[in-house]
Amino acid sequence: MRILFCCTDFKAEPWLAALRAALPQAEIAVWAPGAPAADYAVVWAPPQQFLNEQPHLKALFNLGAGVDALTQLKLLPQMKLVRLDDAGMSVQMAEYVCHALIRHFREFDQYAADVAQGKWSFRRPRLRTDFPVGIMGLGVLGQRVARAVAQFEFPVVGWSRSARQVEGVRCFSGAAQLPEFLEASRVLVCLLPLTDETRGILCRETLSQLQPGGYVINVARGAHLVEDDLVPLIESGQLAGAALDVFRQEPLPPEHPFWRHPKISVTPHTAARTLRDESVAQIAGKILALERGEFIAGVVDHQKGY
Ligand code: NDP
Ligand code: OXD
Repeated sequence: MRILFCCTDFKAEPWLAALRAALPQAEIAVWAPGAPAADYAVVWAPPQQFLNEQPHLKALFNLGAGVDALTQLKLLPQMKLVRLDDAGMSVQMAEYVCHALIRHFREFDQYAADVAQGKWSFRRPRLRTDFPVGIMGLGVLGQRVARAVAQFEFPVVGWSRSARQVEGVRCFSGAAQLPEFLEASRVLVCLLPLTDETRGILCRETLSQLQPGGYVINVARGAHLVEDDLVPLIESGQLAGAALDVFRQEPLPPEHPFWRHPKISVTPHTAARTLRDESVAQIAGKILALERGEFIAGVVDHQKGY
């Protein structure tokens, strides 16, 4: 069995070593143009040339949960794309979102500013019932985040494409129920895949439908947010602020206003990192399952785009 590794942004050596340890029977190499045909590939944002040269792969394993870097390429309909299915990311995402939510709700930035000035001052406690959290995307990550947020006793609402039932979450689905979902949310967490339907979904029109003092946590993809709409909504007081992990251009350019806005907090696309051991174990397990002719989870639906 021959496996190619074609991942921009990843240091190849440790991944090759881990893959070789998990699949000692396989021949595993870094892709270079003109490489002989392989059975499987492990990829992250590969070039179109890679797909053109390897049209007969049995499966391509994406080293992330979001496959938008792949779906923007010209893909053959028979190409089986497999995304990471949690692989240690959901608990990290739950940590990130709870941290951003609680930092905002408990006004910890304001406390830190007071403390920096030597001020011992209290703020009036706020009611968590006044901060319903709306989670866009009730998939692997969204459901884990919903569970974690509910543990802190915030009301939780969720929105997905198809109707879902998630314990402790008031669920909405489809475009028709989006307004009702937004009106029920004050803190909005985006955990949607980036598709033609979801690009630009965080915009003036939708964000204006949040409850007053809305707060945006975008941990999905930068292109979900219409960036130019955000600052005016914050400046007008409609939104209280935002915590952003993902951006249209990454790294975020030094001159970008988000860096310095006092009500926007920025992190460098780090909410849920790809973990090597968990990811390799999952991919190796799925390759072996495919070789046995078994069903595997996490296969991307080309029609839906995720
Ligand atoms: P899943 O595919 O498991 O879940 C996606 C969810 O979004 C599903 O509930 C799906 O609905 C819903 N959805 C998709 N399209 C629509 C739509 N048009 N309208 C309403 N709901 C929709 O994905 P994951 O939870 O694993 O990951 C989510 C995203 O998180 C990734 O695509 C990636 O972009 C991002 N991510 C970011 C990371 C970071 O570090 N910042 C790390 C990892 C992932 P349904 O249930 O009906 O299918
Ligand atoms: C992912 C990511 O999609 O890291 O996994 O953003």
